Amino acid sequence: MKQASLVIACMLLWTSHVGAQTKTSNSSAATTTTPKPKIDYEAVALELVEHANLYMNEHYSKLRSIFLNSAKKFHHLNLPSTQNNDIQSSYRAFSNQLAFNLSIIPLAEIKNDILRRQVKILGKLQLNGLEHEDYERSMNIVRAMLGLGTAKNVCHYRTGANVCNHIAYMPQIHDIVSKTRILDELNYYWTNWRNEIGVEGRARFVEFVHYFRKAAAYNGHVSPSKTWYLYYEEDDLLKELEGAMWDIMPLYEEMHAFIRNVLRNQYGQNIMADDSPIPHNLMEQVLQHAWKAKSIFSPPFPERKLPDIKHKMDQEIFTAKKINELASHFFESLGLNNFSPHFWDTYARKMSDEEAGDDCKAVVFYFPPDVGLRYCPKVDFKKFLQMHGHMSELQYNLYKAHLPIGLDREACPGFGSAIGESAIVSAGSPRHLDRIKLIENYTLDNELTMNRLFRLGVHTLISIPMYFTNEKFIVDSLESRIQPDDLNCGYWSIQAKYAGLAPPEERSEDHFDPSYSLYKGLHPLKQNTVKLVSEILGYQFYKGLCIASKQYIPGDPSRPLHNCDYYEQEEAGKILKNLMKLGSTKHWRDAMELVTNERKLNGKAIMEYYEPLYHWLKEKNKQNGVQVGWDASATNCQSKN
Ligand SMILES: *[C@@H]1O[C@H](CO)[C@@H](O)[C@H](O)[C@H]1NC(C)=O
Ligand SMILES: *[C@@H]1O[C@H](CO)[C@@H](O)[C@H](O)[C@H]1NC(C)=O
Ligand SMILES: CC(=O)N[C@H]1CO[C@H](CO)[C@@H](O)[C@@H]1O
Repeated sequence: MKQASLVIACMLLWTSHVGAQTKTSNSSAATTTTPKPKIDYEAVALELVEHANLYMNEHYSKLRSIFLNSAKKFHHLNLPSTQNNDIQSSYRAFSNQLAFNLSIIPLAEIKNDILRRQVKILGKLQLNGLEHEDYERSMNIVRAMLGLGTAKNVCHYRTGANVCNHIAYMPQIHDIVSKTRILDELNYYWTNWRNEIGVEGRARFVEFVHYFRKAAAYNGHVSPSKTWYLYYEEDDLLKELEGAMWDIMPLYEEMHAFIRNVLRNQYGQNIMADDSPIPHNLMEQVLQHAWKAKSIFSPPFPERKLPDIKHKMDQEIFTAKKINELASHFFESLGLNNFSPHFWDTYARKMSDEEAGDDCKAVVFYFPPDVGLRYCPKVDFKKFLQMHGHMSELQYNLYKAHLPIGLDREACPGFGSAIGESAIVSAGSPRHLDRIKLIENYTLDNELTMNRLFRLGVHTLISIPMYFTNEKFIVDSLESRIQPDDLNCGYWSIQAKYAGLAPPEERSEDHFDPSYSLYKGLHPLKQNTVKLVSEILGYQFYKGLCIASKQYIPGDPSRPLHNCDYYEQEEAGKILKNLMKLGSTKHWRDAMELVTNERKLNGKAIMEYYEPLYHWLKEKNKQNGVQVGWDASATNCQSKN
């Protein structure tokens, strides 16, 4: 409580100071008003930041020693969680205090560019800017929402009438609905999971909005979305993201129409009209099948098989170490940092099998001047690709490690993943796989190209609208553009308009139907925005690096964008190095411009990448006599008003 009133006092101070400034900036008035006692804000800021540097050095050395100690003791990294929790909560208290101390410093008073940017970045926070108790409550809400996915609350579809064997959405239901072809079972799980969690989900979401608005108020933001987009330094990023959605819409509509036809053939013509939105659960299944061998859809040329890379990896007795080598070599070939044997011996640790679990994810550590890596023991094509993303993050961490506190961050959240995405697309191109001999004598004819682009396209083109509709729902709720008594139908209006999706049965405000991905996207460390930005920006980076290294030559059929590999291209490496060295010293638009010559997120690179697929889908839909587009008013949700 004490802190809250202090914060408010300081906000007043801050506001009145701004007021004073605008007054005195009128040239004639400035000389006549009585001069205020002059505070040397620059000196105050400098001292705070220097003090903060000392704290961070200590913080990082604690993290480093935990990494090294536990790695020694357990041979793998098993963070002693209490010790780690202490460090994290001390760090939170520190960054909160620092933001509070810096927030009263008027930016205009700081002449040094670097210092001004530090004050700007470190002076505002999101949920972690709340006072302790509110912060704890808001994090409990976030945890409770994640718990909605793991609570065992739905009876198994296949148990007898009087028996209820409870299962959770993650992982059981998620797994079952990706496999079953029984429409009734798909509908059963979709409806029952939502009916179980809807009331709590809605309540938690409303509470989340409340706390987020409170955090925005601490920042002096009248529009809460300004705090949601805090690190983008952009008030209306949603508009830009929407623009990217419209860029890819012609392609998405063709894909949507194609999939609707496949689904009507699979589950019956009566499940939806030929011009209506697709039931949400069926589209979810399609997304899950993007890379599955036995998917609900066939690739464009079913008789032509893409090469079996896993088989090749098994033949060559691939190890996790070999994957690491290939991925680090990808970046070394561009002229970026070499990872020394010392790094691999000291700072890279393989997870044990039990620690790794089924869907193991590697983790990158940052404790400058060093970086660390825990990696998965599993060996497959997905891990191979993902490791390129992790290596990219390690490289980024190394290049920005020398920057002062607050500026040694990625240019904006998702920026680092976007660089990683671009490396993954390059490393997964047939040209690259051929060069590193993971596929042999593979001729990239049109049919195989189409099969590959189709699978990749299903994934990309369904994911982007999914993240975008989540994003729009969150931001519109924060901004009260969707009212609390219209949340569910508001959600379905967005789904219908942008994604052409509808609930599989009629819904109302008695329900609350967002999918689990929305709840996950509210976690401060895994914000939905990050996924969306990195998907879109990743393709923009890829195109930029391909053009710079002349591996993509627009108009030249021998150098299409979808088969560009910038491996060994020092031109691309130079750009990446310059980009990574910037950290967040510059606005992300300035940073992205280095690679893309553009200052805005857009979907043009995606359209270029999938151009052959777009033409194929258009042709195919015409041949099949399939309607394209949907009736966006068919939300299948009964609004109260
Ligand atoms: C914030 O300011 C207070 C009061 O001057 C000081 O005691 C504290 O150390 C400062 N903390 C940080 C992190 O700047
Ligand atoms: C690939 O082609 C080369 C030469 O054309 C041949 O020696 C080799 O056996 C082929 N490999 C496979 C796997 O077909
Ligand atoms: C009286 C006067 O000069 N007002 C000006 C003060 O400065 C603002 C912004 O610089 C102007 O818009 C006012 O006209």
